[in-house]
Amino acid sequence: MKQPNRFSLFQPALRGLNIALLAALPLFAHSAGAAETPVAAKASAHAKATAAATPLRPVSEAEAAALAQQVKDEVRHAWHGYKQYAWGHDALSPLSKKPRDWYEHSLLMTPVDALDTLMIMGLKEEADEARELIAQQLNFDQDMYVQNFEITIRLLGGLISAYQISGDARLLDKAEDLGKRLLPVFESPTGLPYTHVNLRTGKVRGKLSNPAETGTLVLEFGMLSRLTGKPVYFEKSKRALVATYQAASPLGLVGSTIDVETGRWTDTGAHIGGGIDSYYEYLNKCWRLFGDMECKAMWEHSIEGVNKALADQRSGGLWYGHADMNTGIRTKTQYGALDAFMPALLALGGDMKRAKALQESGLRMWRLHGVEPESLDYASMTVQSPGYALRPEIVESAYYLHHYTGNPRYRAMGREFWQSFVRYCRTEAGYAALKDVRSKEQEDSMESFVFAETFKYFYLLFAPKSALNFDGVTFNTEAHPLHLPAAAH
Ligand code: DMJ
Repeated sequence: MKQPNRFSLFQPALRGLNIALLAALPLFAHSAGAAETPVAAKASAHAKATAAATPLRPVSEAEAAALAQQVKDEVRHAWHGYKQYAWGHDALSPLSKKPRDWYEHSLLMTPVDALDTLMIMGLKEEADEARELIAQQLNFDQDMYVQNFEITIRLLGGLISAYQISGDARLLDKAEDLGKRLLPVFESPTGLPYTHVNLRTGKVRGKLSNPAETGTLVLEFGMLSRLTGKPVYFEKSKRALVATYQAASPLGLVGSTIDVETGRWTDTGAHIGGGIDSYYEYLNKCWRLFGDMECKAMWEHSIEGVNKALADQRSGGLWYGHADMNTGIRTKTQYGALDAFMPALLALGGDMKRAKALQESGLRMWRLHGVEPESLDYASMTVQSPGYALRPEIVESAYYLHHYTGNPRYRAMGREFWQSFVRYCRTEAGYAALKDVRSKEQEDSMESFVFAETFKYFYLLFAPKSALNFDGVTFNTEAHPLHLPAAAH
């Protein structure tokens, strides 16, 4: 897909507005997790049915601007919590107010994931301090095994995106150092990557992987090739994506677990949720970002199979469930917070009809308990996995749909998501995941993707389009916007 010649990536579009709407806006009353009496259960079922049908009040431009400002204020709040209690560490535990590191040494997950968001929002002071911390302290020369997928989407993607926005060459140097250290993962007999690599020794481990981990690397590694002039990164990551596709069934469906040494599936369960999701996303986006026609062909074949075997018209709406990758036979009627990226991907692929229908199902899922659960049985409309990890996907989809349709309905959805996000997840030091969306009990976790994705998509949904040139960028799966350098046009 062609990129524009003149690229205006972002403008700190909203300054000076500070309207506190949170307390004033109405929210639904939600049932708690405790056992209900039959009368209460009936009343609660009625309340849920009413809530599900409640119309969305339009968001005016002035209200959208105020909401965008609120998002910025809340980013500042969470960033300051990280700064006060977890500075230099991977993440803040928002209830205990303690730092948390993924491995023996911090890799600055939160600052790297947050940096482009801070810049896009025009939070200059915070962005500058994050950038200096990264430049001074981020050191990949560590004798420890890391998970290639997470490190690629969060750190490699975050560093490259922040480099493209700031022009700070130190960030590109870090990205290249990291890219080199990750490369050994691709040295399997099939070209499918091992899951873990030791950053210092280059030793690898983890031969049982999944399509998300084997097929969600080409945007980040490919951009590294474009920026450094070294093709090896693109070649290896593209080969891994193609090898994943070649292992798919004739329907174009992939399973849940694959052995990277043999290329054989050890679990043939197909779906669009966690462990598979971003493989389909990168088939499309590899075409969008690099204009790669092989990726286009793989995407078109795969999405056809996904729509044929996984899409499920049930419970009065469109859902995407689970099926066996070879037979296409339905195995589960399960949809959840991670699957909710699919309306965005469908919209990107031009299928607005399914995108809109699926986002309506996402809204129903959210309204069941006022915050979406990790997973839901959409046949019985009951919660299967009750947590909420502060995930961004449903907001991402609202943003894409608003971009493509201009329909204020999607901002109104976003306002509803935002209000409950703040109401239930805000803490003194930041934002906390929920253990159970029915009781709203909080959990001591604030993943770095809250800064990279959740806040960013909320902001972009409410901010004017000029805040970021949607058509000039491709978001990696962690919401880091990437674009081809001008010389590549
Ligand atoms: C993020 O790390 C990425 O979006 C990934 O593709 C899926 N999970 C989280 C957010 O929920």
